[in-house]
Amino acid sequence: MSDTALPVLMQCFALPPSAPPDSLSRLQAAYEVVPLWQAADASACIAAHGHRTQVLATSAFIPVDAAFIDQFPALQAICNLGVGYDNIDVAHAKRRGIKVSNTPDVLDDCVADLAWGLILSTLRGMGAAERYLRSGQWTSRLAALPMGHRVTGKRLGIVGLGRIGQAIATRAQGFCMPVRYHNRNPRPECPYEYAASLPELAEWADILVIATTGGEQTRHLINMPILQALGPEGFLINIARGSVVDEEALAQALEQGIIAGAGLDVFEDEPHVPAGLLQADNATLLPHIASATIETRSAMVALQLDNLCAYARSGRLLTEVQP
Ligand code: 8YV
Repeated sequence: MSDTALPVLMQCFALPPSAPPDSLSRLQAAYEVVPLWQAADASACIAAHGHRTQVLATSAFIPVDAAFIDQFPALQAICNLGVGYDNIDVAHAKRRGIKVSNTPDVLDDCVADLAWGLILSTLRGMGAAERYLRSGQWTSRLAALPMGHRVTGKRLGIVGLGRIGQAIATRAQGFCMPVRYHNRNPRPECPYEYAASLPELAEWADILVIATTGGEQTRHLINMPILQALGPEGFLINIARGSVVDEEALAQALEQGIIAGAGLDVFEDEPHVPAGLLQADNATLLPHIASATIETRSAMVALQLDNLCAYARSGRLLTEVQP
């Protein structure tokens, strides 16, 4: 396989502002790149180029299901921008002999930082306080706002102790927090106590952070019984995938005081945010920005393109995912 002959179809091109302006043209000089996101008619573009496309560069924001994959009979590799790949039907890709890569590791710190931003903002009511100030309601020196909750010393429960979960746990030390976690399997190499079940972890935790993978296996793992176990003093934080949480149950739990608050960076049907969550003043809501720093997005794009180039050179991906 030669570098230059490789036809690549890119669904989006997410280079950060710091990238050299000729990044795309340099890529186009090395490969035969079809920029799908620039096409006025995406279906016509796929009809014209799909039969020759060997590599698809895509993003965790874009669904790549079996029907989509099958528009590319010559496809050999899918390079995803994002650590999560629940957007891709990996099992179908494997059946077709198509390899899939993601962008692990490089985003762990920024995602963990944002989880802590959500913890601090939600427990201290920073979003509601800022809305109060900006709307001109701060008219007497003592702000007429409900008190927040102390963060230091709270019990931190982590659902999914992968690399991002561990980066979140490491930061808890600075807040003198005991940490426990629930995972498919215990991780004896980690210095945290394992909770054998999710209800047990939710019952114990003051703050339950979701850092698990998305997809069918974890769909609505956080449902009303788990929220009830977390309880009226408990907070839910989600930087993983919206699909892990039953949003209807969560909106009800926030409204009825079944839990104290929630900090969410992800939603089940992005960019749609259910009205019940938008109305909840005890929730911090962010538009899926956990990895959106100049440094991290640069590193993610670099790893995505490194995968693409490695595949072109050797037929092997650097960070191939296993179904
Ligand atoms: C990004 C993500 O927002 O890595 C993931 O799985 O969801 C986020 O980092 C996304 O990948 C950008 O395409």
